[in-house]
Amino acid sequence: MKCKFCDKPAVIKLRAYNLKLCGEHFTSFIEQRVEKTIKKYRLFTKNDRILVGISGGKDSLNTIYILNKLGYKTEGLYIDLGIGDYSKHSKEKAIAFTEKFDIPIHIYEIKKDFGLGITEISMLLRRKPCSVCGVIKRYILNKFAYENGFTVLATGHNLDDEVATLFSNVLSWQEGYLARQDILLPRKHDKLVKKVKPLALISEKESAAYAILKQIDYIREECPNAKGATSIFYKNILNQIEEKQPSTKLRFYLDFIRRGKKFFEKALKEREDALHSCKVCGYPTTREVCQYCTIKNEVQKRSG
Ligand code: Q46
Ligand code: ZN
Ligand code: ZN
Repeated sequence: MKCKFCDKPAVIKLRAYNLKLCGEHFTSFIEQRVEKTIKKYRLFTKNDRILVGISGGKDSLNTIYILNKLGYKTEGLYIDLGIGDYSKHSKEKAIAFTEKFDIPIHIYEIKKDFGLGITEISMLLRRKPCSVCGVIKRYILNKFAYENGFTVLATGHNLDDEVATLFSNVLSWQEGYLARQDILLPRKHDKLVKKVKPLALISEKESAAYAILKQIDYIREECPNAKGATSIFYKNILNQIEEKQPSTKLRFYLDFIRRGKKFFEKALKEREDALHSCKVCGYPTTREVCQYCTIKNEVQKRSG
């Protein structure tokens, strides 16, 4: 099996594009695809200061690595969620990566705000860990970006993440979520930083291969709270479909962005109109008090 562009042996076969590529041509294919996504969807420019949320996983490390390589101004934010060994190991990977590639990193420990980690907070509030975690991560990423003068917040969501979310939202016709699913979420409130997903068109498999070829050492261990997650179940189903019909995932996602999303404009407008400042912290919310402040208040009450 030879590379499509040179005489070297191919190391990967991309069925979605009907391409076989050597290591060098594969990594430049991924970088060009990310650059194209940035330009086509106008995610940001070289003048922006970009904060990348890094978890120690392959996708977020690849995101900051590629953006940096393409010449964008980036810094990483690692949020220590206080989830036992998983947090300890993922933090070590994130720090080792930024030292190896000389990329600035900030560390934020949620224990400083709550006195507890995600697992303990979720037990105390009797809520699912991922729902508490999602609220806290989103809030801290946005707040840190806003307070430190970043103009863009980038996350490492890949195509498989995006398609699994889209699939799940379609199955239950979550109009509000469908309206907001995109590669770019614009700034709709003074204290809301623009959010982007530069790896949204790169599959999980492509992302893993890129990290290995670039010797990016990432955490392989899953968060213990991810066990049994519906998103994993949906990803498996979508992979089975992709196996039989290559490029289905990419088509499903891009067709939604190009043609499907417009049907949810009303839901988008309703949400934007409902967005105002939280009574406690001033950050955007559709409630009187935002979910983050509600969690914080409950934790303080219950932990006494
Ligand atoms: S870190 Fe947090 Fe994930 Fe762990 S608790 Fe759930 S949401 S699974 S990406
Ligand atoms: Zn080649
Ligand atoms: Zn608040």
